[in-house]
Amino acid sequence: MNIKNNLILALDVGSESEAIDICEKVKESIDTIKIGYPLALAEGLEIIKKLKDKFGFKVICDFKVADIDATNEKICEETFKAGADAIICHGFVGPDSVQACLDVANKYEKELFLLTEMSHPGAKKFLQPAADEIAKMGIKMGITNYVAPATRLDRLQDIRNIVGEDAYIISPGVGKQGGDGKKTLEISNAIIVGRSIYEAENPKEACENLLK
Ligand code: BMP
Repeated sequence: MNIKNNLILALDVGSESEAIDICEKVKESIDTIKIGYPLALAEGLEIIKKLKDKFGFKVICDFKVADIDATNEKICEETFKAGADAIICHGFVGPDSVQACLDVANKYEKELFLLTEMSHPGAKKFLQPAADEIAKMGIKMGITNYVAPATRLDRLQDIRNIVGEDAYIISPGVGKQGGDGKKTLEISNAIIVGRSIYEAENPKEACENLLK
């Protein structure tokens, strides 16, 4: 995926009007947004096409798909039919569940991101011990896109070492969660930033500061 300025906006706002307002303010710096449950549940999947049509953005749907294979397939179908360019799925559910997502992404010629270790402190308890194996599974399955944390650069580097230099890693956790954008981008291909942009008094300036 080619992401302008290696910066993805996590658009976790609660309404279409807020989403449009933020997008208007940051559209010079950003061409890729991540939409998750907050906005999709508030406005429905139609919000994907609305924002794509209005701003020409690429949309990564962060639905952290984590069900049995048959249900994952249906979730991915609906998401790509709604216009998503990529979807994020969890890896801890195992290869059959992930393969179902990959098959649908391939069918639509869209992208799948495999979530390895999450960025929040609680991820240390269950996900961290499994994250290296999740990344190894991804490589074995031919997955090229990964999500790994900006909040623990040592772990981000471990995951980079497993998936290799050719893999594409996007990293949440910059700003509000404590991660440093520049240091993260020494390892990752792109950073995902939400609150530090959409809660900023001046979101445009917040983007520019992240890019300095
Ligand atoms: P913020 O910059 O406001 O902390 O937002 C980070 C975004 O990335 C949120 O949408 C969150 O759900 C997501 N995210 C995360 O923070 N850590 C992960 O490990 C995986 C995520 O998708």
